[in-house]
Amino acid sequence: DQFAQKAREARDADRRFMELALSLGRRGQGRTWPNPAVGAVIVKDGIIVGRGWTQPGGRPHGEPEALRRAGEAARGATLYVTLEPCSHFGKSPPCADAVIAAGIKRVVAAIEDPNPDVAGQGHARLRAAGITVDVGLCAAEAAFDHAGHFRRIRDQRPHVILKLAVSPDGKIGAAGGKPIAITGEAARNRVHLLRAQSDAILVGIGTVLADDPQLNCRLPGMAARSPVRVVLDQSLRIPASSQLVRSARETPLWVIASELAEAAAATRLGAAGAQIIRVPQGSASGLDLPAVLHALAGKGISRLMVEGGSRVAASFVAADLVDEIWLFRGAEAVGEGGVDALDALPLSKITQSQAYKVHASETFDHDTLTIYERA
Ligand code: AOF
Ligand code: ZN
Repeated sequence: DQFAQKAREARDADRRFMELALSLGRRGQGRTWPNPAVGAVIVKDGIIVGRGWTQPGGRPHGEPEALRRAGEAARGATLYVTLEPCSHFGKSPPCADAVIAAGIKRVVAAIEDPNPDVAGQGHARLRAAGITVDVGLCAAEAAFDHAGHFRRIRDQRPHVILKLAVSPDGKIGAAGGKPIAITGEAARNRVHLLRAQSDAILVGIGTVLADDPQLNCRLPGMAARSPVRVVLDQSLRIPASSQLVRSARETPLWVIASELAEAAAATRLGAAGAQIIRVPQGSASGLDLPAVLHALAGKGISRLMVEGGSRVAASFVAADLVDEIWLFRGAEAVGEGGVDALDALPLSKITQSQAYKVHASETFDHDTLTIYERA
């Protein structure tokens, strides 16, 4: 009947506006750390009167941005927001208070903020002011987008995204560790976009010595979106002549070393613009990974992309520290002697695991991408 039809239309409209808020929020991904990338849309009488998202560095928050654009039109309007508006006096005043002051009548929030300073108090504050608050629309999508914030708040470590590009025969490099192109240009551009959407990107010293990578975002016009580059380098072997060290003044370079690494090497790298982070030695085979992640989270990193090599990838998988996997598959086999994607671990450790489920799939020319998330 007519009543049910109206209710359905209203629900569909809510979903459309929340999906828009989610996509606005994603614009900030990779550059709002230590804060989450929140999107906000203000709608009055079915018309969008304001849009906003968390700004680089994490402030201003998303809601004041949308409110500023809406101006007087916010009075009596509905706010769609991808995370509970904050209620605490942090580095910015509470968004909940700004929402109340602007005269917003209804707030639709995707998910509650797990930050103990907020944790439901934002919604409570809005309700106490007489605002209708609906929580939970597109909650799964919001949880996926805010995975870094949730992980960092709850477990004091970043959300870890492992990116792998493997040939049909499961290799990531040719014999002798020689780097080869596994995927084509379109897939590579997608990787650069993922770099831009990550707070930091991590590789092992082996990869630095073998490939001398830049680990930046090389999409046109997006150089400023390069993530912090992180190298696991327990005894500080990274060469001063490497591209990473030479660009350390333009794009941050954090070198993670053991507490035992030589002070002189640390001083030298520091003078070149790199930051040295010391963590305890783990097992014989390397640095203590949980300590590494804890240190990165402590510096504000919430979305960490791990790009290799195979030993680093394998150690993250073995320690169950991988939350999301971007598995690119190229079209051409590498053949005998190639480097296995996960070192001694079979790729089925991911693809056949009950611990992961497929989140999405995409195709790029001859290459495919499967994104896995924790089941
Ligand atoms: C929002 N909207 O866009 C974001 C929020 O240090 P502050 O004052 O900037 O507060 C940071 C906290 O605020 C952060 O940990 C998270 O709980 C929340 N982030 N909240 O209402 C936003 N980015
Ligand atoms: Zn806020």
